[in-house]
Amino acid sequence: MLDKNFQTLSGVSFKQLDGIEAIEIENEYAKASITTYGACVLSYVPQQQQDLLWVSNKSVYDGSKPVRGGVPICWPWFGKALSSDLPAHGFVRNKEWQLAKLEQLDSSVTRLQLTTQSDEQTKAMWPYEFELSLAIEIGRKLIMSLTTVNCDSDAFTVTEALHTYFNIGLPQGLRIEGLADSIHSDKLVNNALPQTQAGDVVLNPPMDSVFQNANKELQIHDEVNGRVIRIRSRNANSAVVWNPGAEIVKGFSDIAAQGWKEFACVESGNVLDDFVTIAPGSKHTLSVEYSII
Ligand code: TA6
Repeated sequence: MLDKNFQTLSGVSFKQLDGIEAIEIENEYAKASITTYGACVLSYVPQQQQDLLWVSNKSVYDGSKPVRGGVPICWPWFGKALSSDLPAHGFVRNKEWQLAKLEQLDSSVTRLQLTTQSDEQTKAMWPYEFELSLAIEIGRKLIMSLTTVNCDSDAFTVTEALHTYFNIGLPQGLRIEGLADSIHSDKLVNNALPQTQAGDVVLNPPMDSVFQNANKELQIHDEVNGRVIRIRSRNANSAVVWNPGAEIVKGFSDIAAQGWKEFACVESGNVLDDFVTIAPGSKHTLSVEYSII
């Protein structure tokens, strides 16, 4: 249960969504909704703008699986697990996090910190002691910082990503600027050799592509919604672009048949060879700043 002591902050309320809870934020810059289940930002609506994020209208809110959409946290691995009995994209998006801090910064930006840590269940899947925290700033921008602390006596290696679902007017032909010269691996082509990305990425679903050596600013040209979404990241060397298209979407019970036409995933993190090794007692922070320009 959320600690209701936080309720005293103006513009903050708590909402029960079927089996999970959400923190609703409203300040002079934006409105947002964050569920403690998976520490997933479900919505971020800057003033006079449409929601930056997309959530499927067939999402499940009973805590049995991650909400489909928003910004799921992929950690301590990205993609399929080595063992088929482990969840894809790690296990922290499938568990309840704790709300550790909720404060109004002097610029009336609302800042939250959610935390989770190793326990018997996580160690059965991944044998290391860790603390993970997600700092979220709701203001003119949406700023998210995922900090890993190695509390173990051994070093460990993670892959990670903010798996962000953007609310997009027309994904077909969507232009994504900033990935030129990165190393592109097409996950839809078996044994595809990595290629150097020439120029902007144009999304034509289905697409499931990893871009490595991708740490520049990205701009998503959401022309139908008349906006450009800017992504600035720190300590993220990979980007992933995903949209299932009309055929692959049929395999997702929590996305409507036409739902693929409403979003594009542009994910920031460290995946495949861009893994991060963290020494005992050390920490690593992946930060991403989202804004509409
Ligand atoms: O980031 C792209 C991807 O890895 C796709 O391959 C697809 O599986 C997508 O993530 C959604 O994964 P999920 O486990 O959330 O259904």
